[in-house]
Amino acid sequence: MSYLSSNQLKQYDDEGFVCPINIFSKEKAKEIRNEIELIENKIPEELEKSGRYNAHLISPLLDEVTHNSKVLDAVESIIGENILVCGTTLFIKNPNEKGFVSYHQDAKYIGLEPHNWVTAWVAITDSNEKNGCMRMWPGSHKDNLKDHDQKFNEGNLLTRGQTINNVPKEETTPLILEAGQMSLHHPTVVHGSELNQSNDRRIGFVIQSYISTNVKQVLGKNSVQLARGVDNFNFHEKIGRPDSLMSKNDRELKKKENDNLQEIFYKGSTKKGSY
Ligand SMILES: O=C(O)CCC(=O)C(=O)O
Repeated sequence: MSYLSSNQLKQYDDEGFVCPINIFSKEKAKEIRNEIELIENKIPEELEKSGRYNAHLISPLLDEVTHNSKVLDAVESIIGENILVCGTTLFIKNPNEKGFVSYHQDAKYIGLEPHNWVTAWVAITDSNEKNGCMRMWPGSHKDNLKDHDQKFNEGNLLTRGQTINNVPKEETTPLILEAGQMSLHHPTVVHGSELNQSNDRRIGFVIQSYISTNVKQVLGKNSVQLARGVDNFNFHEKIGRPDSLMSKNDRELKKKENDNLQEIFYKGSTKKGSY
């Protein structure tokens, strides 16, 4: 039986996203936030700029979230039982900083084909309109991929500042989550987020993405972890999971993976953004 209810699956099919889904307690979310902040305090550059990718490779608590059975049960309802993790991103917006995310479709530059994959956005802090939660354009996943301008603008948390113009913002839905809840979104749904205007950080840990074993990386090379089921396709190299916080080997692996990711994200671009 599907873990997501028929109403939740209908919301995903009709609108391109589903939320909120309860995953863990607020206390657990605080423990995870503490681990993220411990990494930031010990090695400030570790999670900055392109370092924000694949933090699950150096943090046992983020690894635990990535392989959490409730998260995987929900993901299985959408992409089936053979599930790979092909990367994660920390989307952190500090108060009084200029961070925002322009409206975009994930499938545009990520190179994962076919679109049998889903992105899980896990709230490590509450995420709401005041602190710049994600906003989705419902139903936009049913259209083809749209043209994106590459704006490389200051504060944009996307690599190239990829932007779809003329999104009807008044029609977008805010994904309001409490710490410990998650949303799932479709590869082609148009979404973005505004500034954090609160007094605290907004932290989203994003598994970007869970892919079915039949999905290829057509723009470069991605290593993966088998999260559930079997991989009869073997399109991707497999990597292991951390058993301690920030080990030297794991930090090196994360750096290698992130260098590969930069190749994918900037494929065909003559210019580089900050991420
Ligand atoms: O965290 C945000 O504000 C945006 C995240 C995003 O674009 C994504 O998860 O695909």
